[in-house]
Amino acid sequence: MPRLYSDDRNIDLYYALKLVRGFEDKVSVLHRQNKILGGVYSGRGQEAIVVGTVYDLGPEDWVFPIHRDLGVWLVRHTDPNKLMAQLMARKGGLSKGKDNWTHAGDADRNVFGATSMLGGTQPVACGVAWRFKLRGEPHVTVSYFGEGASSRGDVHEAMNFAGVHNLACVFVCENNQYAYSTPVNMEIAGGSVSDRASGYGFPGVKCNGNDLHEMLEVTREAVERAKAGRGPTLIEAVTYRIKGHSEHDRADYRTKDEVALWESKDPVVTWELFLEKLGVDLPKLRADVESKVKEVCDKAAEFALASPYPEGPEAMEDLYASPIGARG
Ligand SMILES: Cc1ncc(C[n+]2csc(CCOP(=O)(O)OP(=O)(O)O)c2C)c(N)n1
Repeated sequence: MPRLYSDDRNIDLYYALKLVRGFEDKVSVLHRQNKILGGVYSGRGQEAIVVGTVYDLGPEDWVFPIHRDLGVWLVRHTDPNKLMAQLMARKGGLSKGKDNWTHAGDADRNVFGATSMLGGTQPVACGVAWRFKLRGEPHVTVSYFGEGASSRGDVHEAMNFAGVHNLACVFVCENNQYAYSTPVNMEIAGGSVSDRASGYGFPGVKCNGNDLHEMLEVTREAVERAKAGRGPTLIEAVTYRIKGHSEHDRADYRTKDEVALWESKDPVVTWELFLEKLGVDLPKLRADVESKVKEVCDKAAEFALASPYPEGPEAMEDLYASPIGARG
């Protein structure tokens, strides 16, 4: 995929992290102003996972983000204006303002829209990988789910199917310690999602989801393995959901110490330290990147606010594909 900001890979990765954070922060503010329709589920603290798993994918690969993965769309180069218009249910949005932003998808960028049923996209990711296999195409699917959703039947079924058929699937579990207010020790017997992979006959890798280097590396290995026809990988990226489940959740069920501990492991700050050690003039770079991110986010909000809501009868448009043979 083309670079987002700079030809220097490390700096471009920094921009990607900051873009994801900046866009999500903008969405939080707009939500408080009542301008966003539908739920907002901040991925603050999880940026290294979305950047690390998407950044090096090829244009033919498919990604299957879920509610906390707005960043997947941005790193996949979905137009921020259209994405923001989608969040505001405007005509200029990806599905012309007809549904929740998570459901839209972006067919031009191979981003598959999710349904509200957690775990619902893992079988679909298998279906797409099955198509790759039938056609002998060297592409991969990357699908996301939380550790809460990891116990859904469809997630187990999908991983078993992918294991049986040796499909080019990378399953990414974002283990952010909570499913709504339920802590991880009340969610998963045995304490580990990645350990389950052995039951499906493929590797499970537990890694530091706050470390961009590590996320890039485990993804590279998983994607290479899948594209070489050696089958799926389950990545359990251990991280923390810095904000509440959604904007209305103050998450008072967590201790201040716990939140502070994880804030001290901020993936964006960690990457800044790395750049500084490389000799980058960080204050200057940070100022440049923040000003570019602000420009992108402000423009996206302006575009979205200027876009009208769809008219009632438009709800009936675009519901069915044209019959095969009738397409232009
Ligand atoms: C099958 C299903 N059950 C319950 C819900 C309601 N729900 C939406 S998000 C959520 C929490 C999910 O937690 P997790 O999978 O760990 O992801 P996280 O929100 O922590 O990123 C729940 C219970 C749903 N959408 N689908």
